[in-house]
Amino acid sequence: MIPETWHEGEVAVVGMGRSGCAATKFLESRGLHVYLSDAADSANLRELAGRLSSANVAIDVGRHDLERIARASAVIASPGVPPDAPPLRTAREVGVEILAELDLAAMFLQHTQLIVVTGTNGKTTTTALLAHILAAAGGQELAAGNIGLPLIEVAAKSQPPRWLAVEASSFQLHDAPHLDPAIGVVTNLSPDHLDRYPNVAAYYADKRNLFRNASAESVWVLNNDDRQVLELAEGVAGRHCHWSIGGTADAHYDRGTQELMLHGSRLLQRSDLSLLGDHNVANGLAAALAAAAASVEREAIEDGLRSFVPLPNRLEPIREIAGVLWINDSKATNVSAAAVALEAMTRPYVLIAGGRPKGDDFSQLVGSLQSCKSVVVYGEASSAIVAALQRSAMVIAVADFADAVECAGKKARSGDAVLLSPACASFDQFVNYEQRGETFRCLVAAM
Ligand code: UMA
Repeated sequence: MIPETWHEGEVAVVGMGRSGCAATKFLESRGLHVYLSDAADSANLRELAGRLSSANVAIDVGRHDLERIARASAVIASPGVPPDAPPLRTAREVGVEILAELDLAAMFLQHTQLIVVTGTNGKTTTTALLAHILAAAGGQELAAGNIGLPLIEVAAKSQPPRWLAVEASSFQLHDAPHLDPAIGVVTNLSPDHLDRYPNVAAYYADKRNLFRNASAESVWVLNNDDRQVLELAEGVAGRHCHWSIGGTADAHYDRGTQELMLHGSRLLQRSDLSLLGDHNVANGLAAALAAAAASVEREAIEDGLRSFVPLPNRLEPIREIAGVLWINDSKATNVSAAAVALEAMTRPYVLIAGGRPKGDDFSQLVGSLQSCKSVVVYGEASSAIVAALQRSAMVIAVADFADAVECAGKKARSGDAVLLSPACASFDQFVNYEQRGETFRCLVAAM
């Protein structure tokens, strides 16, 4: 399975996050020599390096030895390392093959049918729903990829599952020539990650890599309400299935009867889903349609949808205090995700937004602010959000996150919600969006 040439020298793994460490362990266990490196330097990384280094694993923390990477037999890239970062640019210039960690895993998961979910928003929930449905059908509840568990950790298992739900980000699809999903799902497309991509077309081009190995046997599960998705999949080989919350399709939402329909008959009542918002009805339909394509029985699909509980940080109701419902949507790291959350609000609400801007246009939120009482902004994006929204809503700027939570609490009245849906990355004040959500949960718990 391992290409012969990889045994001749060493394989360079770039980035010491979850993906890089898991890929290193996997390659070492297959008898390969590995050079693992990370540009950053911290006590954590040094401690990690101490644990991972061995006779077959050499590690550099705080630098990438570019000459060594140029001599490698292959390079395994972590998703967070941009393609133009020096180690990947160097490898490309000298013609060393670069594979995403996801792709390395795909090479070894020959007996697992992958259901790969991509798109701008909703992919984590859809992937988790699918994993839950597959478990309801008798499988193990397992989801991998961008959702958190590196796919290579599944490839390392002695008995990988027969079917697996995988969330793939555009970063992971960039260098993934071996990825060949049995079923691929595209939730929706809108501009994102413009801090990494030169333009939207480049971002969509990475998403299109999902279809790279499309064949007549492939099944593509597509959002019929999203023109960009349909354009992306146009002309791609395989069976195309569609879902819609606005019209009829292979899976659709009947607004009149408030039922989720699958292949023309009722699957379940919308109120049976514990997820908030129309976008989650769409996620449910996407997961149901993909599961049906994987021959999961209707009963298991229905059970799975019914018993699924919302994931942390995604429109996660935390607690009601004095009639105010606090909702954690820290995962909304871009404007389109935040807009979806605003549209899902069924009560008047105070919005907390801010953090590090990703190049999005905040004025796109204006149309979704109807029931918003005020917007509390914080962090590096404050002035940009104030400028974009101040003519449409009362906007209050505060210094940091804790101030924003306190201020929102003062503005909300019984019957309202406070919604954290930042529309920005978290990195100005947090390690990641999970830490931002956890901080929010703790601040609310302490009220
Ligand atoms: N690094 C270098 N050189 C560089 C740039 C970065 O060495 O030039 C190093 C950093 O110092 C850091 C390491 O690379 O130590 C980080 O690698 P990583 O960001 O790929 O982190 P992982 O822990 O491997 O996490 C990745 C995904 N991260 C990103 O895509 C940014 C995780 O998605 C994913 O869960 C995990 O693999 C397992 O598959 C997170 C994410 O934020 C949730 N994804 C983005 C999103 O959802 O918007 C795409």
